[in-house]
Amino acid sequence: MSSSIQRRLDELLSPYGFQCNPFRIHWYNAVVQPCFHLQYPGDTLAFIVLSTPQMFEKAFKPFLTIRQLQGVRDPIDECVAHYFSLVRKNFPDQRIVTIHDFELLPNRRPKVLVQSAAHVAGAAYYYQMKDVQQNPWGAKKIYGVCIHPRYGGWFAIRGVLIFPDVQDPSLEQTLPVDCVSTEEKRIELLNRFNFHWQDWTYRDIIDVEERYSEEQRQYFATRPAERFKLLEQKSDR
Ligand code: B12
Repeated sequence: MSSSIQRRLDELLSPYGFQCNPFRIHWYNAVVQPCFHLQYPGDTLAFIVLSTPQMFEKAFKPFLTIRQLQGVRDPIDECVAHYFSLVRKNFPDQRIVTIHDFELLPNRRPKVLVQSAAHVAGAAYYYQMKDVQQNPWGAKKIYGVCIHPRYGGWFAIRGVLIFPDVQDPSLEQTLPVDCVSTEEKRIELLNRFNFHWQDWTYRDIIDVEERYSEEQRQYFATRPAERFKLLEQKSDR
């Protein structure tokens, strides 16, 4: 069951530059604290959805031509929501719960920790402080970062798709590729992500197959409030 859903999801979303990897809810709940648990039976099928460098050209730019931006939400978030609704339309006989990376619970906690989900689904290794043996940071709070074996840090984790009516105890777990395997590199990665994230060098911690295009870089380098203006200027041309 899950392999046929995976196939249909791939056919639908990969042409738009999205990548989907399946996981069982139990794998996620086993690593996060109870306050972050997803309240579904352990064998429930879910997918983590990543945007690859191509999403900007293959999904976002075409989306801008068909949709008048509302101006209320981030245009990229609106675009991802559009493609999630396309998934729902293409699975009319399935109940699908979608959770975006930006969604919060009433207590302001994120509804889903997409990095942990990406790791347990085998999509991208989540490097955290505990992956480094000698701790050079003391009591400082150090944020973790996922690294994709093909795109390094040139991707984003957009959300999860949960199929509450599909239980798949036979789905086997794939471990993520440990592409930043030495202690020195892991320290360098966490330093770059925490203290120099604006220069984007954390994204190139490994050799990558593909990066964001010039236009995409310019878009993300622009302050969110200015991005609408940038898009308007582009559509004037
Ligand atoms: C809140 C938030 C922030 C906050 C706080 C960051 C934080 N990590 O807490 C701030 C504003 C600082 C921030 C900044 C940035 N962020 Co931010 N942020 C988030 C957000 C929305 C939630 C993160 C969160 O609250 N985590 C809560 C803590 C408690 O989770 P945790 O530390 O992972 O702890 C869990 C794990 O340790 C797990 N666990 C325990 N043991 C084990 C063992 C294993 C094996 C595993 C897998 C898990 C696991 O259990 C813990 C929970 O109980 C996520 C999207 C999302 N929904 O997940 C993006 C996200 C983490 N951010 C992201 C990015 C890129 C950034 C920025 C670079 C800015 C940007 N958007 O370009 C900066 C970089 C950080 C910096 N130097 O400031 C990306 C990271 C992508 C990646 N490759 O990993 C995410 C995933 C967004 C996305 N859509 O892709 N962010």
